[in-house]
Amino acid sequence: MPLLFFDNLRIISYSDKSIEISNGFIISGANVSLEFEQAPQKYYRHGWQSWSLTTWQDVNFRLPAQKPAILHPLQTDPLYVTHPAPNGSWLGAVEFEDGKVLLLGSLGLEAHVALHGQQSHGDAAQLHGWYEAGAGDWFVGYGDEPTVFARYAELLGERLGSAPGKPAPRVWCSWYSLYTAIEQGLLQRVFDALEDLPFDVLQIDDGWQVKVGDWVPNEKFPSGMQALAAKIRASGRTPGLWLAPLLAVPSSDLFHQHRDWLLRDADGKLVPAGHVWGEPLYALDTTHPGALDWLGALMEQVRAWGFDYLKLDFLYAGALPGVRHVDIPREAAYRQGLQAMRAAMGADAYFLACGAPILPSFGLCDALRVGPDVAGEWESQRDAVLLYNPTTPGTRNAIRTTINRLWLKPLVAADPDVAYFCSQHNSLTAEQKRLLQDLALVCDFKATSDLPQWLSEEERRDLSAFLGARPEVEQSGRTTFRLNGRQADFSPAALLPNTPAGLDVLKSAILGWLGDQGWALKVLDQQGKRALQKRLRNL
Ligand code: 9PG
Repeated sequence: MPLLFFDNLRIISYSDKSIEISNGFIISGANVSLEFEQAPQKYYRHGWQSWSLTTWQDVNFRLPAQKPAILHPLQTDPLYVTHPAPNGSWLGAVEFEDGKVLLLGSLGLEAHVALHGQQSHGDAAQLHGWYEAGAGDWFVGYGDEPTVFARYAELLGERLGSAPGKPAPRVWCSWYSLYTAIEQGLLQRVFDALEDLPFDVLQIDDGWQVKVGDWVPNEKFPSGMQALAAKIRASGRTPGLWLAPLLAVPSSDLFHQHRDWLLRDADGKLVPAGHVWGEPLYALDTTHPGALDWLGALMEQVRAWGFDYLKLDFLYAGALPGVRHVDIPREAAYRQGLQAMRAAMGADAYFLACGAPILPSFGLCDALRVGPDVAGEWESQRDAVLLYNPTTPGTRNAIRTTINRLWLKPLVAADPDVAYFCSQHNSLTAEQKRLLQDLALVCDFKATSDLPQWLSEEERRDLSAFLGARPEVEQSGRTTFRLNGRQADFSPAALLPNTPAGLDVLKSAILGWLGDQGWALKVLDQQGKRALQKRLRNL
């Protein structure tokens, strides 16, 4: 059994090949284990897709399965959501008492890492990595966290590709103010009121389409999407559009007309892809030639309408476990779908991947959302605390995962989601808003959904200054930065809430049960829509 040595750390590797490279080793195998005698203090858990929890945690902390279960396919890798040990997708790392970090990270797809060994029982700890299908290579690195993660990122770029480094545009996005209540006239009024604010892209989010799956404009866009894109273009900006091309809801024509394109399990049942908009979600099988052609034609269509910035969302659906038309591993299948869409949209389109599995998206998109959705509140008591769901929309959840994913920046533009400036319809404190703005500056990816109609004069000035700013960014600690010398400390977002205790255990169980009921989700969806209409009445 070959041994690897890093300073005073002895590693037993069960694979049969190891190559020493600068700052680490490459080993290969379907199953690898790194055993170490020093006791690790913290574990780095890396989430599967954009929204999935990514954080440093105490090695002894056992993350409860987040609720509700109906959302697992849409928020986590559903295969591992109940895995008992600390675990994560493709990579895992531990930190020792002296601050040194040991990382085990796959250089291929469909891989997972877990931390084994009961620290409290004095067992030697082990980082265990495995490939779901076949064998592959792994990077093993030890040393300072930034050096180790940078080396891993470099190797991933060599194997999977990286983004061409187009400068990230400054985006106005319709989602976090108007949600699905967008319509042609309202959007036009908002766009006009932006006046000279320096946005590069005006991006129309969810709400323009007839159905998720039927990508034609609905009755709220009577002039069609081409006309709206032309108006945006005439104002000197780039038109952007949201789509969830790998999903179909049961009320869509796509779902009924192409049942053979839908992802199924070994029993022939449709694979659940989550539940949104009061309906269950299903996924396209991206190995089906018919589906691939359709995806290509869809991308050509939206480019022909005039949209050059595409936010493709809920992309995880293409990589869910299932039985496919062509029997290839799930992330390879996803990558094939993404390749077809990229080829059809052209290299000149700006492609933001959202809700996307991380490693399989490298080299194919320009930008990647690296955290869950923000919201006008810091942390939802119901979702983040009682349901213990770190993926749910909320500013604290978004900052936590994003701040732990900044090592991805050399590979792809890291989208931290929008920042807020206005105090209307928003319960974030000035400091919390500032933190989100600073995160955008650290990521160098700036977006907002704030309605110019809701901004005070001062807030509008702040937004304008933010869009023009490119401060010198220096990292001073894991979650602390200096922006032009000014301190930005993201640590208030980094901790996880305490797990429910006492009476909250009961509340959590009841809420979790309710959250799994389709009817309850439908009621919530309708309530949300009514509240939104009320909010937008005077616009
Ligand atoms: C549009 C939105 C926005 C947003 C995306 C994505 O139910 N859910 O758990 C859930 C998670 C994320 C989500 C929507 C629902 O947001 O991240 O920017 O485009 O879709 O629907």
